[in-house]
Amino acid sequence: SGSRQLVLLRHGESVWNKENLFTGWTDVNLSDDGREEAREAGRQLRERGYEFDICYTSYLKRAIHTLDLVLEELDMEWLPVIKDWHLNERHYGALQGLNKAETAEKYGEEQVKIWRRSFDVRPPALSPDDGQTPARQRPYREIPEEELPLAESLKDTIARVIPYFEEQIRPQLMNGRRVLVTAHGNSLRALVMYLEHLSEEEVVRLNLPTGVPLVYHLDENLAVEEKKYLGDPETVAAKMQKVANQGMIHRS
Ligand code: DG2
Repeated sequence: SGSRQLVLLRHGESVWNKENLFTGWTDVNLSDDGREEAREAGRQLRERGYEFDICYTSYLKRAIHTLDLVLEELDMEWLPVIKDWHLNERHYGALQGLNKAETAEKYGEEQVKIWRRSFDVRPPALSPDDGQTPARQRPYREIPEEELPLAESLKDTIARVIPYFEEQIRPQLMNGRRVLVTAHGNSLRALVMYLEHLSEEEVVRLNLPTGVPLVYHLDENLAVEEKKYLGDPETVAAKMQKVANQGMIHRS
């Protein structure tokens, strides 16, 4: 058959996910729970007999470590891995490092939802002379400064993720290679929106769970034939709801 296999995986819980901080391009580690989620994702794939030919991940260690743990569980550490900054998380600008619930207390839940989930509203930008700017970080030292973001909307994220997918990943799928992509909540929302032709309204409601493989079977034109999350449906739904609730004010 023409069926082509693409698996998308958001990294396991990071230490900043655990503390409920806006992360973006901040390069934080997985939490202990996040490492276990990544191993569990690997076991889910192994038990169901999944195999891959090539893997893609971002320049951020939470995604890279997740992929390493998955490959260890699969006993496929030998697989080629391509790292590229185009798969990085959406740049969260000046929100990076702020607590999501405290930001909702200060600016309102509605504003935080707009910053987190609207299609084309950018969060407040980093100042170009902020020490956090990508241009000042070693991984991006060879990228022309004008290509590097100071804040991104989902639309901006799509404008770098989708050309990368079309130029690099699509040809692999067309050649019949089975592809695994480990990346981030919003860089993967960009890919899901594209693959499933979601509207700007539909993508607002899309919250990707940490550490749950999302399996696509695509036809020869890369239209979606089948889509499924691996794992217990109630656990997956609870994880999605948890992500949605991260922008709510904590009421005790
Ligand atoms: C989260 C997503 O990114 O945040 O940047 O804070 O997937 O790398 O942990 P990830 C961040 P939300 O858009 O869900 O708030």
